[in-house]
Amino acid sequence: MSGGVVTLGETMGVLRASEVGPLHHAGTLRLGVAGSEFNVAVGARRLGADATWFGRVGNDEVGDLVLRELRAEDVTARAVRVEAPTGLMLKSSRSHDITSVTYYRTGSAGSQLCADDLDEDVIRSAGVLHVTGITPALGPDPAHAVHAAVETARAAGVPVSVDLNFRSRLWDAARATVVFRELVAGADILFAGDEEAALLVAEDDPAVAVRKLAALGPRQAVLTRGERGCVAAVDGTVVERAAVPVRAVDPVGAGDGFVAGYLAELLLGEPVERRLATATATGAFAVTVPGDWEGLPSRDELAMLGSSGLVVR
Ligand code: KDG
Repeated sequence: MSGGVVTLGETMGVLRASEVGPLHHAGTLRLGVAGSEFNVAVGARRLGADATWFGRVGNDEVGDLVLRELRAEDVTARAVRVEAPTGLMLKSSRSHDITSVTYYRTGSAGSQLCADDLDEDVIRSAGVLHVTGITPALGPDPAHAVHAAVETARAAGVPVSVDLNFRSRLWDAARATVVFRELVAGADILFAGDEEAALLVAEDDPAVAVRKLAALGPRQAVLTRGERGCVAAVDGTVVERAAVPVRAVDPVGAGDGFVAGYLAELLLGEPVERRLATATATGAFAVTVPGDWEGLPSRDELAMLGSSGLVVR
């Protein structure tokens, strides 16, 4: 596939407690898969963009499941299978408002991703390359893979999208910040939450903060602020958009949905207002269900949100 979203990273199995409360009282765990880049690829594909994912999975049933979900979602999987376990993530809700995530990914297949796993021709023919700040946190080889992918894209004139996605369970803020500065300098499109932005720029006013982020390199910088909406600085103009109000069941995955919506519209050449409208709607859909990506919308569904009590017959 060409002209679509190309991404790379770790996709893991997810064991999610079905009930709210302490994990040790969880009677049932449901098995699924997730990973930030996987989530973005699925989201963009559901909105009509071609999507390709590069990564490693183990020769195990969780690896089978990852590949099965990619096939089911019509995302092109460029996966290398290795003799290491597919990583796992344990997810539970201590209360309706507190979600806890624990990783079991040290030594995992996905954390062994390396530059040789990539296909430069696929990256060169992408509409956009999307990477996250999670992958460099997995180790030197994945960090190098991200660097190599970005270099290949830049040399070919392919726009580079970066979502900082700071994960404090994977590395500390000081180490992350050094890598984030490099990623941001090479990005055309940047997504950051308030706390991630604060690692790079000291500024409380979101409209000023997003301009400062854009001044670090990207022509498009987007500050994603959850329920408070988003602020973007695109080619020197600041645009704000309110969040779409929904009943949130699980906040994890909202950022990936947002990115998927934004990139899908970018690939269609839509203006920033449309990109942000689809991004906020897609991110909102993500939080309406327990999984990280299962609730992501098709194009037909985008307009449904906000229609409280809607019955589709
Ligand atoms: O953004 C959601 C992701 O955080 C989740 O799907 C798992 O990729 C993941 C990670 O490393 O946290």
